[in-house]
Amino acid sequence: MTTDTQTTAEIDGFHLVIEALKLNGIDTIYGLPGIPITDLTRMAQAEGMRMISFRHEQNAGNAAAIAGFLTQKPGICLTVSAPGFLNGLNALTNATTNCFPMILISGSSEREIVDLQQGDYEEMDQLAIAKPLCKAAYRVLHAEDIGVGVARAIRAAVSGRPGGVYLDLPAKLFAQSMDAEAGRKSLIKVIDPAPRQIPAPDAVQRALELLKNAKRPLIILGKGAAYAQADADIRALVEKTGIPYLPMSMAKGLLPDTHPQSAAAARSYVLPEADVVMVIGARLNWLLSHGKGRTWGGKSPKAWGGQKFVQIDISPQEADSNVRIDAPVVGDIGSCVAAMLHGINAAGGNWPKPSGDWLGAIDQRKSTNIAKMGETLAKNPSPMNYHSALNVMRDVIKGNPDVMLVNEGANALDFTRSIVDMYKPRKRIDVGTWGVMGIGMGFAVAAAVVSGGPVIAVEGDSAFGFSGMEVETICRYNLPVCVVVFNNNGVYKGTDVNPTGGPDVAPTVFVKGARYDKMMEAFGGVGVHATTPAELRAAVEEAVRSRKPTLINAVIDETAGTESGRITSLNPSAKKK
Ligand code: OXT
Ligand code: ADP
Ligand code: MG
Repeated sequence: MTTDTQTTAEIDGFHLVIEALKLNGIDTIYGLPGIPITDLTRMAQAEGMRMISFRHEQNAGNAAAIAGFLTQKPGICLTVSAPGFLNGLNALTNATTNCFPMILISGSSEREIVDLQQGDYEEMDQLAIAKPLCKAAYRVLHAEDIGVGVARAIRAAVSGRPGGVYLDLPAKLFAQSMDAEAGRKSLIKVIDPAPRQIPAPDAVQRALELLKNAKRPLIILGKGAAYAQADADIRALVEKTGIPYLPMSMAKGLLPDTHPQSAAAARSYVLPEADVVMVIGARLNWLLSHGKGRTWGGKSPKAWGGQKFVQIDISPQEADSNVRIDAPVVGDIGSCVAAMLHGINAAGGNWPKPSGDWLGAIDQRKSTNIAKMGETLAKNPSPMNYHSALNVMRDVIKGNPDVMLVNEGANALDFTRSIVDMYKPRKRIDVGTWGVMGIGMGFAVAAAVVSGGPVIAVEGDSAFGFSGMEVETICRYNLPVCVVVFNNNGVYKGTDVNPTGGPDVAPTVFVKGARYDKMMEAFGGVGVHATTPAELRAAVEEAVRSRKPTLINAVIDETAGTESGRITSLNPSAKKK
């Protein structure tokens, strides 16, 4: 559709922003309208962009962030000034922490008034606030700079280590007009926004030597490896070397979790026992116990376990962040893995496979753990527990490997991660580096928008509450999202009591027997109350088949969870003991 401003010789700031995004292949905006960006949302839609309007900016921001992860193009979140900006900022910061490319575009108030602090409508120095919390932040004051501003934001978001970028667009900018031809000429189509970064040959050689001489090698695949979309080469590297691998949560499915070389079911055995560990697109942060301490066989909580590390990462500063990296390979994962493969292929049949002792010991641990899990999954207690409910989800994903799985909670997260096998890359998206609650519905919306296929969100009842109002968004856009709320009446458990005997319930406890399914029904979606695995199975299968917005209130034994799921030990009182 063409609007007035485009048929005259003038073009305004609104249309320059839209055209700059479209020129760079960006076709979707996740946001929430209001002063000064309401018209921008209308015009974007009129110009053929998909405008997904949310109920809270944090959820729009999370949607943009995960769209960035899934597509390698920056996801766009659009917010109003001050409060809307701050709501979106949470997601922008989380995106930066997780290395997801995203641009938060926010309208802002009048610069002259903001800078003199004269009390403008929604006054805030947004650029200054955003700057320390994201990868880069820019402000555009003149229409003729919109092209440069958008181009810089795109490059900053996707090049090198991806991250969140803030783009500040003051209200006055949108109404500025300029000559249409000059305006369009000022726009920039970014050439090669995420240039390949080829690793140095000697760095690759050093890494290959270390691996070749390893007795008990291990590969760890992180979400950077999933992001890189170098799936075939990563699989070839793993299979040609024969090295067992551990997938981090969002790298599950990069190779199918049922792959014989997966050591996921022997995690606590392989980490301390490995002698050379090649980390591909993962940081040695808290999720990997900082690469040291007892998890890695260290003699004390901070002691080095003796492993040598190869680290493949695009960020040259990542190496040595926690332990010594003996062979850093700096570059984009696609190029690094291709270079490693080249070296391995050059060795022909001489590339040594890991010893039978090492592989045999891992297989033994795996079989024991898998058998143990099989026994637990086979039980059918009443009420359902995490295992009996997740046994259903495991089968559904196995039967529908293209379904996107969103996951958040504590027990609802940790049990899902270890029980539900993933079969394809980038199908599992979750709480990420911060373990943040609230990504659920934003991620689910974007997963449905980006993939065009069904999405299942396994949500703790607390986790769901952070973004639950977006079930209206899911219904409004008729998205094929099935939310399964694991309802155990609270955070971790529903059984805590107020020690004073007073009328307030314990801080971790919710309304007992709540019916989250009614929320979905309120907006025209399908609500199901499931109290048995059979009811749950029927409802999830029907949701995937029908593609109707669905919320299943899955009743879980309120005594079944543990404090903080698998990370109980991070609570200060556990540390004190
Ligand atoms: O080797 P061992 O024997 O150890 O066994 C391991 C594997 O070998 C084995 N395994 C298998 N066995 C058999 N077969 C297969 N296939 C298999 N695969 C694995 O299983 C075990 C476990 O394997 P895993 O998971 O790989 O290993 P492990 O040791 O757990 O790994 C360590 C970690 C650290 C990598 C892993 O635990 C991990 O990724 N953890 C992430 C944890 C996380 O991020 N948690 C979320 C945060 S918790 C907390 O902060 C919450 N809050 C506070 C809050 C937050 N977060 N955000 C905001 C904005 N505000 C507040 C809140 C409010 S959680 C929460 C809500 C909770 O309540 P809900 O109602 O939502 O949820 P419920 O708990 O359900 O009630
Ligand atoms: P996980 O949580 O799965 O362990 P992290 O988020 O900690 O993963 O680590 C991801 C790592 O991947 C980051 O250090 C980031 O720099 C790196 N990374 C992201 N994209 C690429 C890429 N295309 N090439 C190389 N490294 C990348
Ligand atoms: Mg719960």
